[in-house]
Amino acid sequence: MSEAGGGRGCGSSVPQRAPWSLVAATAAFCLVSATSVWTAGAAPMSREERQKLGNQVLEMFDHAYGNYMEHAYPADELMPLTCRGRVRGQEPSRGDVDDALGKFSLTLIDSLDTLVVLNKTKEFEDAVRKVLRDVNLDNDVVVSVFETNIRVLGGLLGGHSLAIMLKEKGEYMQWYNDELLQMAKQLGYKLLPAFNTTSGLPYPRINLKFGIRKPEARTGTETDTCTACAGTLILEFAALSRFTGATIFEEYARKALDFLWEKRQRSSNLVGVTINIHTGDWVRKDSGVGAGIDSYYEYLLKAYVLLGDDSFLERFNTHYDAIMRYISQPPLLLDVHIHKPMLNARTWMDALLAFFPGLQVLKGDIRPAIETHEMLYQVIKKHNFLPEAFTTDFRVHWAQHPLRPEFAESTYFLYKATGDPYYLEVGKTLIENLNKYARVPCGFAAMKDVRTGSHEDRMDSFFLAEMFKYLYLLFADKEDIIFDIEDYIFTTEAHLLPLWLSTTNQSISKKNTTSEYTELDDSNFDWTCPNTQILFPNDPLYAQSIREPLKNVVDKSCPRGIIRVEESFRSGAKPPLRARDFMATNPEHLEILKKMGAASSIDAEDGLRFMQEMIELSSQQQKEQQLPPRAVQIVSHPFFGRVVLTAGPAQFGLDLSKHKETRGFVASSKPYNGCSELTNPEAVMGKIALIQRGQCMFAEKARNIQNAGAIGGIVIDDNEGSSSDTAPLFQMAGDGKDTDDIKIPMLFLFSKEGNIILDAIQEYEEVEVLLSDKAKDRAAILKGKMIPSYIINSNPEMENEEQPSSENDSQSAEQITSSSQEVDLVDQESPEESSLNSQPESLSPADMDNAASVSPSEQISNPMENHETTSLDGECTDLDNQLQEQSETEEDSNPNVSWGKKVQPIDSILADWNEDIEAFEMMEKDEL
Ligand code: DMJ
Repeated sequence: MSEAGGGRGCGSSVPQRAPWSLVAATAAFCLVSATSVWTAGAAPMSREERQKLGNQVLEMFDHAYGNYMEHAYPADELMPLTCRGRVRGQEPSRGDVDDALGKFSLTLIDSLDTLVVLNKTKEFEDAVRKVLRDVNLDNDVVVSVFETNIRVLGGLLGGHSLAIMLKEKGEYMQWYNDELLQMAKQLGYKLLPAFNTTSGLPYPRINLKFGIRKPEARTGTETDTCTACAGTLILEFAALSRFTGATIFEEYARKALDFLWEKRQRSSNLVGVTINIHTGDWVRKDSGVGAGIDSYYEYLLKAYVLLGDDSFLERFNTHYDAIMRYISQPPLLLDVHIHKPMLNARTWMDALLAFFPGLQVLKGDIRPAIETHEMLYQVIKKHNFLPEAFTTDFRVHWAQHPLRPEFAESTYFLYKATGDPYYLEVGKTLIENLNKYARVPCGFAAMKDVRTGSHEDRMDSFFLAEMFKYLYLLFADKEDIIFDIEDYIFTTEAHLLPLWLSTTNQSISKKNTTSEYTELDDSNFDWTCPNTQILFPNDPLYAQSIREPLKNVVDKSCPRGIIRVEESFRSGAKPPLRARDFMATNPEHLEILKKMGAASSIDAEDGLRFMQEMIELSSQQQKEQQLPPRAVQIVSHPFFGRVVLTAGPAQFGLDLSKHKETRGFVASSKPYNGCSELTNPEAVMGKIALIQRGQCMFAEKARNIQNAGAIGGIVIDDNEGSSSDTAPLFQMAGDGKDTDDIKIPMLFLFSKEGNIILDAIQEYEEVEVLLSDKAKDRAAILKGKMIPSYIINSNPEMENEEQPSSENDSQSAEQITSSSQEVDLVDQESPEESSLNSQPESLSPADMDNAASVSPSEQISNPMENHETTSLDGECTDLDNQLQEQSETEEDSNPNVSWGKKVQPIDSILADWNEDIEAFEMMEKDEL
């Protein structure tokens, strides 16, 4: 266990800080001291094992950073599947995600201070020289102000902070003369025109070369921005002001924060997700702690810590009280409406909220932090990663996972606060999962779909800026880090800013209190060091006892078990009508519906919830009527199962979800379009045939390759440049006739994914793939084969991407599986998942269109057909069973038709709530 902080009491002297800063700094300081008082719970982890895990993190960082530098630099990001740089404009646009890319070697800048934290001082020195030599901040590119601030400005300032620290130590960086700071200042001035609005809220985007609103700028017509986008500037801007003495940056960031505070919804004290930068009107009135708002709250508390300005703490506490009152429904954090905060605005949560337990630790509110963190951990245990969004009953809502660091961040802070070795075990699991499922020969690839285990050609810069820092620090002792981490604060991108800035260049006038601030009943934590006696009242099993009831919350959850509903049942109240139970032929239901919106506020809230659920249900079911995506996993050397491509399924042929996977070498068919009898049957016999899309129907291609003896087929899109990153997956439809004669499995790959296989054939000739419903465990894939041990063991110290050099380096997968704890994915998928995995859209039988013209299915989904599988182990409550039965008996009716007839009364009810419906519709379009 770490000795850091041991023996020091709360309130012991913290050098060079003003008294108000000391208060804040000691809060973080006391979190450290807690590590030495925790004594029970999970078994302690030996120093040796922690060092081993720390070394593993270092090796993983080298793999990610080394591949970026070798194959992508000076591009902004590495594309780890195709092993090249992502250059804006040269790759198909991914929309808003690309606004982080400014042709300024984003990953290098974002990695600077990580290098120092990981004790790679020499590499840091090299990296800084490269930034100074190569990076141009004056490109004609439109970038996100928010992303550029947190990643690039923050990265430069974090680099500068540690460069001057190293210089002062006297060994490294002796040549350094504030060059990174000068770059940061140059960038700061480039961002300032974005603040040219009457509100002081910044425009969301700016052209690095031409600024805003000029014709060449190609930006400046936007009217809305997200709350986090406008409210996550103060740390970087204030640091820039205080480092340089140029006060303008801090002034602008403060003004934006002041405006957001003024615009908070006054009765709920909540803020919405998006705001009009000119009028200050809330555009989206839903409110949570995840996407769109997250770091606004984070920066209020951290601005107080860094700047010592009481008004920031007061604002944070006011919002925090509202969050805990309305949004926190332990262990869940659910979005609500700012005007009707008792009304949930969603039935799902997004992955970004995983930072919140970490923030609660900084606040000193440990109990809910432990609860939410544990809930998130259970979701991770189910899916290996946190999906981008998941429902209140822990089903996948959006299946991607771009290697986000928020959960690791919270794990680190919880460990610092509690010293409970349980969190070390959590970190170990994160490391194992990254190596096992995301590691590819050329870096780490984002998960395209956590259910199939398929990859996306993407490794975001925050993975290097944040993930490795938090994981390394989790296992490190004080002496493993060459400076005192407690002297710094983490920005939202985990860049490090020194706390001594609080007393430097404080020319900005501080508000002492805000007029509207009302004292909250939060006295345990205001102005005091979080007290471990209060947090853990002499009970070493405290944290464990909080976690224990949540251990099975995911696996044993019943789809209908939304906590508030259950609670109202327990109290004897009549349950509100839920959308999924609604029957238009049921007079009682219609009566309830009529009452909604007319009578009491409770009825109105029920009505709103009902409509919201209807909208969500309908879109969910449209998705669920589709077949789930499939996986093509390359299993031959040098991939060894580590590259998994997202594939579209076929409505005909072998159903891979019901049968064992199909494995074979690939061969191109001739003719390549597969539209006539193959002229090379000997080449495809017993293999998986590659066929190009177009010219005839999918089913015809399948029959032709099947007749030639192929055991499966992969159709590759003929639309050059198409990719599952940018186009919606779809399922290949039959030809309108009986397709029972097609027995082989058929999958579809967009051109980019298909090219990965075609390129592999060029390079390695023999390419073996696995067609399946979900990526298979490497041990199972490589059973009985001689393979390098690092491939199986996720212990990549010896990895060099080459063939094993000798028999000694290799072991058979059989040997390994018998001695290791690896989980076999083959058996892992739950019935729940297999019944609902469903994203691809239908494609009309005529396979003549290209990907861009694929239109979504126009099937009208039937709300009553949503028979979600109940809990896996039959532990649903009576209520759930009742509802389930009710739902099943209703299946015979035709609710679609009835619903259509009864639509008028609902319309009139809707008219009363226009504002809210607009917000619901916005939510439907919501993107992280
Ligand atoms: C990071 O860039 C920052 O943490 C940001 O605040 C939101 N999340 C991403 C990583 O998920």
